[in-house]
Amino acid sequence: MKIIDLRSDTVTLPTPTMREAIYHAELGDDVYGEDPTTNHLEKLAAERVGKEAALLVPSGTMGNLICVLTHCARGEEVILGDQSHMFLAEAGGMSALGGIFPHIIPNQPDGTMGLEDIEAAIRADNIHFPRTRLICLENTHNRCGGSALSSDYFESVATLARHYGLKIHLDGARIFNAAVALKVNVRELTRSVDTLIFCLSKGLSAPIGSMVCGSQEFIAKALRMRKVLGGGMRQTGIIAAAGTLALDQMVDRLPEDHSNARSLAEGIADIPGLSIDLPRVQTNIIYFDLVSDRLTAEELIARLGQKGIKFSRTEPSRFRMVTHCGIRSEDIASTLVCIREAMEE
Ligand code: TLP
Repeated sequence: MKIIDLRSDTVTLPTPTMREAIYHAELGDDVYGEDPTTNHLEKLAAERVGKEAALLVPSGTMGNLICVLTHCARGEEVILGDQSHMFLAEAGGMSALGGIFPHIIPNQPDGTMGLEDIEAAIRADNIHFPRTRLICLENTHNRCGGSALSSDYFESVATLARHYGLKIHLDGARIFNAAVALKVNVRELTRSVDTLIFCLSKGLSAPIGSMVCGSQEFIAKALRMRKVLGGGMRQTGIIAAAGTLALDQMVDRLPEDHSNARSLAEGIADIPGLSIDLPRVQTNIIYFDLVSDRLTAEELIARLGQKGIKFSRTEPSRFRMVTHCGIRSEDIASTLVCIREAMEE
């Protein structure tokens, strides 16, 4: 039976070209700064997102943590969305390891945070309050339907941040998906932020790795923080070789994932008992709800599991499916047939 794995774009495997490049990668000890393949990737990543420098890190989670720990000291505060990955799914690292206080405000359905809400959350200079240092944004916004946030929104948040002397960090795990969906150069989405991370190991198909990007000065501090967290690795060229190809060869094919996600969403919209907010579907992530009482969420998962369809459950009756380079349009068609059968069984 063919398995159609829609749990996440993190399940993507390195392409044959990546495996070849990994085999032939020129290597050195990256803690000495001597891995030529990694140095090349770091330069390339910085150029792509329009920042002075970049640093290869093992994961998006570590990249976000490095950035927060580099921006903020113990007892300082970060403003972030209640649906953000950094708040919901990064094990509370900023508090656990940094003594940093998350100040949560609501994410709107499109993944933005209201400018008035951000402004209201910024603390006055008063010894009773933690000092606000940083605003964190996410693009695409995973929990808010993979939505793509516009450069205008970033510019408004940046104006606010400048006014209050705050920095902005972007969790851009899927920033290239956002750029593709909005049909803009990725730099338009990154120019208003001080720092960002993006992931090589999601829709771009590299096996491991994320990039932290920012000014030279910031990256020099981040390098030390990566070491503190145990993220200084050695012959990282075997990771960077695939990462370079992720940037060079995998970004331009992302529209295919978006169009597959759209077809999947449109198909689901036609299946009685399921509900989906079609205008929310902008990139490679879709969420839908079970609204029928003819079967339970467990039954739906079990029936589809028997047919080889894997996907995620994010709330009791809410599910997520993510398209990626391992999913072809035929897989979307079969998935829709299977969902319809599962709903009618
Ligand atoms: N997201 C994963 C899971 O953790 C949910 C996924 O399958 O979507 N920022 C965002 C917006 C993310 O979606 C993720 C991973 C991360 C950061 C963390 O990246 P990794 O997994 O490399 O630590």
